[in-house]
Amino acid sequence: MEENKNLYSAVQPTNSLTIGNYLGAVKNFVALQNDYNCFYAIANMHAITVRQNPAELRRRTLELAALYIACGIDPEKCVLYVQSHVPAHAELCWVLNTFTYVGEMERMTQFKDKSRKHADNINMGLMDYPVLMAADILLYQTAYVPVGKDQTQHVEIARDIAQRFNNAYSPTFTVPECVYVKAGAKICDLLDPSKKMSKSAENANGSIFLSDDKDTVIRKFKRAVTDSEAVIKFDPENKPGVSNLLSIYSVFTDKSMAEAEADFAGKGYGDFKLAVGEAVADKLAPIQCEQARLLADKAYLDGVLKSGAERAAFTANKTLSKVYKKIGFYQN
Ligand code: AQP
Repeated sequence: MEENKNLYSAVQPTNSLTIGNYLGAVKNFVALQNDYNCFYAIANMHAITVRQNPAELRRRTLELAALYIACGIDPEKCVLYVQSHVPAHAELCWVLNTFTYVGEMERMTQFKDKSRKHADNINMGLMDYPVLMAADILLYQTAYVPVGKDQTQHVEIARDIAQRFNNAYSPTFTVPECVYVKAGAKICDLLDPSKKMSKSAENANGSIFLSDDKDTVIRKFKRAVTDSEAVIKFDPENKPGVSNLLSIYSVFTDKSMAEAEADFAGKGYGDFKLAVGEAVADKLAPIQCEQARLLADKAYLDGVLKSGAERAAFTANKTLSKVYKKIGFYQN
């Protein structure tokens, strides 16, 4: 049998992306596009589980499309589309809800975190987020899901739901697996390295956004939390701040951790933080430039998203129709 090479991942257009989203996800999407059948979505349906400003959500959707392409995703090779343009996501989510237990959803770490952060709006969508994500993945008979470590629990539940459905009827869904980058699968907040770097962090100084200019990047790295030892070595347990900066530096410069450490042997934290900031800012500048160029050509971006949605819907509808048949929905 032919090897299944379908791959799915998505990013929410919730804010400007951080270097965490870039290193944990998007950079890897680019690397994988030559070897897999890639479906990359802009997850606007996930985004509304937290209240969004409508005009901003629309703008950020197009910005994310441009950013994907500016980072190196080729829309000819990959299926690049907006989640809400393919109704099968919502339709399969409804069916999968009936194969998911409330207790499982209540235990999800992201649900608990986001419920704390948005205590005034603990809506059903927030709780149902992992089921929609399972629908996203399973619609494309996905074998591989490249994500950051924070999404592991959600992919696990997608696997459970797929297996539950397959056991209840007959093999219908491919059971997906996570793929992580070797370095950068969890980039931490610069001000609190015990937390992951996040686009919607309360303090924006802990996150480096892909849209940050060079001065902002350098200023944020200068303020990054380190420790009092003045030794630059990779030791995530005892030196989380320094290790996070070393990870960022090594991935942005394509150097091994040993090479990254060697670059700073005998140097102080001031020089170290400046070098990390410069390495990051130098890589971001051409991406920002290309994103701006693409955003000036709305007709091109609209064309990419329209064709992407058609190609995505073709595959998604095949799976949905199989599911409807198995569960007994009358089709004429
Ligand atoms: N800090 C991180 N390190 C490595 N990977 C990360 N990802 C997120 N943060 C890090 C990965 O980025 C992809 C897209 O994430 P998302 O848009 O679905 O949202 P998220 O995981 O909820 O990320 P954020 O930045 O924290 O967004 P908000 O604040 O809006 O909720 C995923 O593959 C994720 O693993």
